[in-house]
Amino acid sequence: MLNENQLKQYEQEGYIILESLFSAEEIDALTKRIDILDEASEAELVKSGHAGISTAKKINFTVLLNQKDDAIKTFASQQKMVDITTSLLGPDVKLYWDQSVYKRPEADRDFPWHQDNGYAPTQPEHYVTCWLALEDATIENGCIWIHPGSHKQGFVEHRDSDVGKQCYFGDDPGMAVPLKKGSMVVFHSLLFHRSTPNRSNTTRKGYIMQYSVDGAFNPVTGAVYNNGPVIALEGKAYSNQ
Ligand SMILES: O=C(O)CCC(=O)C(=O)O
Repeated sequence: MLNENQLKQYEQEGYIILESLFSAEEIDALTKRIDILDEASEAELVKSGHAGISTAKKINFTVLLNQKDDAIKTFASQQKMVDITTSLLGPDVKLYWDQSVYKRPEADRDFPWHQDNGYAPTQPEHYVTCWLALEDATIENGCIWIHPGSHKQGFVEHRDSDVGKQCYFGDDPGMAVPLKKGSMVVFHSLLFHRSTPNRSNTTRKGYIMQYSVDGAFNPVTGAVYNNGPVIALEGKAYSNQ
């Protein structure tokens, strides 16, 4: 479970960093499976060049991996994720969304400042984003940057651009969050974040797992989000599905 200091930091700053949460072996096994799905979706992407916020040979978002591979679903439902998310969300937690983000060496633009809530409305508004480094994420290869404490501003209007939604246009560069392979940053869905260009010669690989309280819904349509499994019920791991 998260300790008091971590909970306080999440409340005040909107994020916590969990160093070496997973071993290199665990990450290698996960990455092997995600690579297969990334490769397949990248092959589709190169046919059109562009799909949503993915751009061929630059940045590829492969979504809902838990629905495509049971081992990935099991990874996202494991006890460590139950402990982290129930500490932040309470006893009943669902995987709200998951995706890999592979940023290629040719990626020459920021993925712009946004709040994850900018992409879809949720009720309750707060959910938790876990960005897991599948390789070392560095300033050179395009790690995440955050504005600590920005979640306190509440939801901020986003403008559309061809590379993604954007909610901050100022010149405060924020704080870089370099992560070693197997480390994870956990942040509030209202926290401003971006990632910078990949200026290295290898692909920067991240896996994002997002969790909400069970029953979270889209307040516009009324539909309950159902993109992933319930991972905790009454504070205990739940995998009977
Ligand atoms: O991994 C990245 O480069 C950015 C991903 C991100 O911010 C998101 O998917 O919300």
